[in-house]
Amino acid sequence: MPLLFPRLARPDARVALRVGDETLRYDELARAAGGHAAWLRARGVSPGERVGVWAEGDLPTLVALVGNALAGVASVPLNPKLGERELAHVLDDSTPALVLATDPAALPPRLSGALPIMRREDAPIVRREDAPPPREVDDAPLLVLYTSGTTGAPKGAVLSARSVAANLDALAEAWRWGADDELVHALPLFHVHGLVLGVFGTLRVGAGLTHVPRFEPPRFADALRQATMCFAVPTMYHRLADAAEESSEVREALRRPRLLVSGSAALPEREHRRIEALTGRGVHERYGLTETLILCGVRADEGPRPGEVGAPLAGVELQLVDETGAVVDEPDQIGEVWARGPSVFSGYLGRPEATAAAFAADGWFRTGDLATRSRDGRVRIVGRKSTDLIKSGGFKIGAGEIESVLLEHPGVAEVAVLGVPDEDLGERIVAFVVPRGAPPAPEALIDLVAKALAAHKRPREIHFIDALPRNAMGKVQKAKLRPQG
Ligand code: MCA
Ligand code: AMP
Repeated sequence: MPLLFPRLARPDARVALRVGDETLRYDELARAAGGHAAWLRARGVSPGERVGVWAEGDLPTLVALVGNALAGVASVPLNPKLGERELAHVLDDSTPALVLATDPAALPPRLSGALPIMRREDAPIVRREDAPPPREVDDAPLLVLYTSGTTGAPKGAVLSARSVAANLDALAEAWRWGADDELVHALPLFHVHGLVLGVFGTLRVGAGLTHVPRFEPPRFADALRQATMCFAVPTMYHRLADAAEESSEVREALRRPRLLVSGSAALPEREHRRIEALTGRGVHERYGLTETLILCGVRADEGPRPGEVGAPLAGVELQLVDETGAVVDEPDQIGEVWARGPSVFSGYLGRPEATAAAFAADGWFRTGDLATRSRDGRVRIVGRKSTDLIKSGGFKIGAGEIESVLLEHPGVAEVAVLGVPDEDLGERIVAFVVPRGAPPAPEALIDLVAKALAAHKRPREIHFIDALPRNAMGKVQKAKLRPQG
């Protein structure tokens, strides 16, 4: 069986990972990740078990994620900005055998038993120096990634090594991603974009990655000077374009990579044109979901195509389906994207019903996204079926999660949460609140959500209204809610 990360099995001195001014070559990473895997075994963690990783953007955390993969345990990456309730939910739901963090002392009380990942200052980032176990492209879970839906708490999408490898190989082919490439990204390490594509993608093709732990345009631009590829979400491209308008250095840096890739949300055509005008470089879009990995992408050799996410990747089957369940075959007619292929996940952890509900007959995964397709197969994402799913800054957020938290505040009688268009975030989370008695302070409601769920799920605005608009059946009509002024 082929290996998941072939270059780690015959490692050399090529730099694999760079964070700040620390680097790890492939031979160093192989020993460190091998040592991590041996340490896990010595602690009695067996292949197939789950291990939580407090996903800070540092080199030791990257070693732990790679070491887990080699050891055959499934990583459950934890967003370090999770609020109490969501963290408790993820831990209760995924029941990790242990949780690892670079600095366990800094963790919330719930994680008081977390174990330290070996740090750079303690040793050359290794617990022991062992040959890395040969992790194969098998069907065992590689990752459990938590993702929001229209209702309820986030669910853990289980992704196997085979799904991940199939997707990375298709992307490598579409983008001509190879060992000579140097990727830069500043994406969080607890989602598909930053971890699967950014980290595992780099290691699978034997290339280099510079991870910028915190996105700030000037610092990001510094890293871009050595890059051949850049991955970012639209909010980051928007902020880079703003910075490039002010600074010729940022403008120059954005010209360096041969490929600027955007995904996780739609990159508005306005931003495409702005970046092209500033740098002479266009942006290649790709589209996917946590559950399916990347489905479509504009290929490196076909040039950017603003407004399009390209054709399905190799191995991906895609169809558009209308409300009656009929397949749409007229070009430019809108339908929901249904997908099938080797990259599609094996299900939500411990939730057979939710898993079954996500698929239609014959194994088609229903994405909830609305799209059109041209005669030559190029896909355009035009919207989403549900107003209860919000994409803000590239993060997926369920309106229902936020509504349930806000309803617990004694000053909230009723609430409706939605995403409204936002130049920077794509969508901005807005809560319409019918107060009970005197309206509470908006900041108190915003903090409540940030502390219970996650900072990126907090409403950016609270609007107090007298009543929610409802139809004759009593259902809230979110489309009628728009912020005033
Ligand atoms: C502010 N903060 C608060 C509060 N207000 N914290 C607690 N309580 C509050 N009331 C803090 C935050 O914790 C954070 O802290 C800081 O303020 C800024 O937070 P925020 O405003 O949310 O960040 P931002 O500047 O708007 O972030 C923009 C961003 C970010 C960097 C673009 O949205 C981002 O990283 N997006 C990437 C999402 C992504 O990777 N999605 C991939 C999903 P501090 O200052 O400490 O940071 S995978 C996927 O979608 C599919 C498969 C695909 O296609 O890729
Ligand atoms: P997530 O659940 O975070 O994996 O987000 C998946 C969702 O992100 C998809 O269902 C789409 O709505 C959205 N998405 C990802 N990439 C794109 C893109 N290039 N254009 C439009 N929407 C996108």
